[in-house]
Amino acid sequence: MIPFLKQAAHVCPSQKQLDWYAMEMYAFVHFSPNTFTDLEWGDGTEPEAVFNPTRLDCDQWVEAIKSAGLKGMVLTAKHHDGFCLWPSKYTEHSVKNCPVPRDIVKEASLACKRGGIKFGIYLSPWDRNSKYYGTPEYNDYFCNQLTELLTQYGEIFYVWFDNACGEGPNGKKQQYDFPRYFALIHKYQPNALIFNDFGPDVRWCGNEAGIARHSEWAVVPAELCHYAQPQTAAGPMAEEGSLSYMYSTDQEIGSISNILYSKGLAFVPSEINMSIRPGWFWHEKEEPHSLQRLFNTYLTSAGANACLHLNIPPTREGLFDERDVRRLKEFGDLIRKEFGTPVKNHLKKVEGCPVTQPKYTLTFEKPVKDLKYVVIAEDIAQGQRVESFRITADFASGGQYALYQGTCIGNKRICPLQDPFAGQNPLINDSTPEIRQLTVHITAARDTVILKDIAVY
Ligand code: FUL
Repeated sequence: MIPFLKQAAHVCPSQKQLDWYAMEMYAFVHFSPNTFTDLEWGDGTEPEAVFNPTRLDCDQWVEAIKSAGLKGMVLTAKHHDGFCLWPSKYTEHSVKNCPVPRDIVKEASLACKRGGIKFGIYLSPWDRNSKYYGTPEYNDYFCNQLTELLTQYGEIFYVWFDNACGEGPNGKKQQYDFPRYFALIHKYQPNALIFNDFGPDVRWCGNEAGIARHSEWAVVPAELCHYAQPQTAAGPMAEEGSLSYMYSTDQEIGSISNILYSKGLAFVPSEINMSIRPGWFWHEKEEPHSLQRLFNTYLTSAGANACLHLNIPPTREGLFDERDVRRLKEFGDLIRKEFGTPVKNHLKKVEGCPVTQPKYTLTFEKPVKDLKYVVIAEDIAQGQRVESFRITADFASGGQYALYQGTCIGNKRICPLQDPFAGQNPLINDSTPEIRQLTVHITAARDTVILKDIAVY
């Protein structure tokens, strides 16, 4: 059993997955006839004329995205209604037949380039407009469209596939040929990551509410991420069908109890996707979520071994709503404020601890009172290994106090010691004595622990 855990500890990310982790957050942009018809799912019968963004300005989107610290944008080039935001050769249901026939994919990709952020695409396989949908020809149609997007708009960092599969205009459902779609991406944009519920490069966290698992492992059973390449042999308990129940909405995916039964492990980190508003598309009556909700989501996404994919829907004018623009700026400002300057300390590894249970002390130059976060990072390039850890405080006046206990670390674990919105806190508050030193104790790991950083804010 133990050798298998060691194998699990050595399942490693690709370079593009490492680059993705470094982004931490990127934007989703949902824009289609739904914006004008006040729907979330158009049925594909909407006349092209309804799509009429009179003040479209993708530079305004990019500026707002950057103010939040998001490092890229993924545009819904085609949503379930089949309407294309670019003048595809293969359909009339696109911007080319709109009152203002502009190539929005092009404008968005160029705005990202000018603004120095990455550009990606969402292309919905479910197409409620195409007459081919539900027949083998549809996969050709889809590949033709995907090829247009992969070859005409510069570098694409991300291709986001939705698994939604409903009926098309002829009442039939479609068998999606994902391996064929993936092969096109590998051919034309080898550096692009592919998102799908089940991998290969990034997987879905299982909800659209911004809620991360308490243990968000990037090393997961190949049964779940069947589009990813397994990097290990089967676990010691694996039998045919052992994990057939497993689904992306399960609470436990990469924990030991699961991986022992898997037929092989793959590295597929999780994306937390949510919209800044209740809907994915813009609706006049909706308001952006509170700053508190967004910030907490940051802590439990980028701060919990995942990335945050935050949707901001343009209005009917083709601009981000001013309310969202303000919220994005507040969000970015708060992250910059909370994680701007680390508290100086002397970091030392305690001698003589087992390699899977190391201890680190962080001694402050002067005793401190107002600690807010401890941020721990594993060297994820060498695999995800830590199973559990605890943080304790040594008070200047003597005595010790348990501050935090956690499970996974991975790329980055933000351990909040206070709630920035709650004021007083049961762990650290006005009556907490001054802290002389923190101890970070890894209490279990799958193999030798390799941390990259421990920072205190
Ligand atoms: C879902 C879609 O059905 C929603 O409309 C939205 O695009 C979301 C990101 O993915 O599966």
